[in-house]
Amino acid sequence: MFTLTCGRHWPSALTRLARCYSRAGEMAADWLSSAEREQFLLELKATGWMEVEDRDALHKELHFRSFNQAFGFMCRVALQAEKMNHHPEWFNVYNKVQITLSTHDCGGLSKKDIRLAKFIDKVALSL
Ligand code: H2B
Repeated sequence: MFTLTCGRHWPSALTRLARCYSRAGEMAADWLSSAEREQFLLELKATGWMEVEDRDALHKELHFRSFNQAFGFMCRVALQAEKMNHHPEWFNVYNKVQITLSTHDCGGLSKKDIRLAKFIDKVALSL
């Protein structure tokens, strides 16, 4: 009997590539090569981002001094998300914000997630 084992990031890179390239050109421009993926994940893990176990996504929990500061942070990220047309999955309790990033249109990480993660780090660092 033939059993197909999927790697940690299902859908496979090939499936993600097919999904990304199957959309308009701008999605193709957001595709992450293996080398870019490795480099960017290294950089983001250094600032506290983690790969999610059961899907191709990034996760980070941020702690702020107060709810006001946390909500102000979320407002700035929300405006950037709208500008990019790329939105986080997030959860806020008082001064904590949990963020998960993935590109739903291609079922995994793309350059948009990297760009938004780096923006999030920049804003958090400025507070
Ligand atoms: N956000 C994220 N994280 N992934 C997407 O694929 C996505 C998005 N697609 N925001 C956008 C909106 C799409 O649904 C709209 C129709 O452009």
